[in-house]
Amino acid sequence: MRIDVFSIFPGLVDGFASDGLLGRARERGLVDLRLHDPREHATDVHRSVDDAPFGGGAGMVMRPEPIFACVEAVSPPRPLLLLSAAGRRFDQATAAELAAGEGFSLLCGRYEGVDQRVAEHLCDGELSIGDYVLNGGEAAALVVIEAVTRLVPGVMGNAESGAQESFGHGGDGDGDVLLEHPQYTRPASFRGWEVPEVLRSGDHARIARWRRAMALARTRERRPDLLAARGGLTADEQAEADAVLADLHGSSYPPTSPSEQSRES
Ligand code: JCQ
Repeated sequence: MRIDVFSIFPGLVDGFASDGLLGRARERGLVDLRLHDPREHATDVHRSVDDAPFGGGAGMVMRPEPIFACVEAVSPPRPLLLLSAAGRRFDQATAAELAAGEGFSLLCGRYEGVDQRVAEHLCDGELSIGDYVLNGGEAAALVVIEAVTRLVPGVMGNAESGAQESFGHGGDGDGDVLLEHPQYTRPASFRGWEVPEVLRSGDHARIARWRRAMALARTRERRPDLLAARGGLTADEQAEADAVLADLHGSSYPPTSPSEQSRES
């Protein structure tokens, strides 16, 4: 898969993407990540990539000429997506769509943003990774690159582990979306906190039921919005989740009134 990134801080992206599984995938040729710096296409003596906004106001805006020249010099894989808080929300389904293609490109803005003509006449869309403000698109681009490339066959060490995790379950992000069950490793007892007995029982059917019930219970507690999107829990799933929580918290769980939900109860 080829991914082209346009950024005035290419080293920021290249550094992160040179380590770990992504770095290994690049070395093995599974991911062809190419960095391009619009500053190299700035033609004035100061190599400027930004200018004051028309209409006045604080901050600077990225000029269109170096960005158009930089993109047109390489004809990068499409879609070319601008990282922006004003973009469509990036999620696991979008990651799977991008991973299913031959490649894509990302444009990282800086300062107060990029000239609107870049978004309208050069890019194919805009992506947001969430409702917060960043100083530039690079950190957002890295989130997108990592989420997409780990879905590319062969990138993960173990082909299984990508699909199993929260939001994975097949990888398209619109399947059975649940949070993961908790994980434990040795020691079985740490500072008096014990690993749940079921996980040490060796009873694989019982372990699988516990994990499924924990995933359901956790999702119901922490991300009810995910369950609403799949039409809630079935009666059987409710019962499984209640049983595992009763086991964890005592038979009075789940609490029946809000006052019982406090830490002190
Ligand atoms: C992405 N959530 C927040 C920062 C300018 C397009 O111009 C700019 C882009 C950024 C980076 O994007 C975000 C973002 N998802 O801030 C400044």
